[in-house]
Amino acid sequence: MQFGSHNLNLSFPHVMGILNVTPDSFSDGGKHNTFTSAVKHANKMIEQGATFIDVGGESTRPGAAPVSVEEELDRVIPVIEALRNHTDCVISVDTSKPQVMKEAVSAGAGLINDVRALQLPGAIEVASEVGVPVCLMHMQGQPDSMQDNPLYNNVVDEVTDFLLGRVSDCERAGISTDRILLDPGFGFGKTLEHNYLLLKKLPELMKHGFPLLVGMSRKSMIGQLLDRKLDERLAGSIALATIAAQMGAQIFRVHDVQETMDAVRIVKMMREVE
Ligand code: 7PJ
Repeated sequence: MQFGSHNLNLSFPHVMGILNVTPDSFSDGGKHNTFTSAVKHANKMIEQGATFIDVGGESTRPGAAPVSVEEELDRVIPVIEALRNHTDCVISVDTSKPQVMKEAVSAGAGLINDVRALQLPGAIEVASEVGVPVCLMHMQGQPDSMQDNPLYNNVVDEVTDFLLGRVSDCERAGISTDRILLDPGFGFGKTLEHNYLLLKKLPELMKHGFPLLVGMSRKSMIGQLLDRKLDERLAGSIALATIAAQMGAQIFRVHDVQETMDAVRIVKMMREVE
């Protein structure tokens, strides 16, 4: 798949390092320091094997407050420019806002990662126009309330139907299927059981031929099951990535790049050894 200037073979697993540029993500606050820390952290993740860096300026964690377009642009665009100039990776922009998508791609982003699957007004048109691949994610509800009482008759069918429906909408808007990635959206309007059932049935979602991106790193599907705080979820995150890699998922959105690379390389070796 062609991501801006990078052509990637998605038949083996890739790791996407998470780079949050929300104000509280870097210890010292100030702007210069934010860029320096962001580039430094991105370079570390690239050295550890990340092929993608996912830059996000809107927190979509459960309960998070909305962010204005201007605020989000101010957060992500300078960091994307700095990454384009000082690193070699596919820059992914984690946003739902069409204006942010447009400016991020102009600044060097090669992938649009949208937890709202291009449903905000104008997003699908902008994604079509800028021409980079898109990751369509499933979410039930909105971040501020999605974990209140998530309900499904059949979570696997409903997530699949939603994503395939968005694929059709994308095709109608001129986004060809060869630049679409799908993501079941672990933790986005899902109970513990919904998350594990989706993981178990990942092969069903994969049957439709789209590369899958999965994000389970440090999420509550680990914390809740194992009673682990955020900084105690590494082993759980690696277990989940290993399972998803074994099932054939292609891109892993994670905080802990080196450890995830070790796990996916072991899965790759197991697949290739004769
Ligand atoms: C995801 C994401 C995910 C994609 C976040 C967190 C929440 N994008 N952005 N998939 N999660 N595509 O990392 O805890 O699962 S933010």
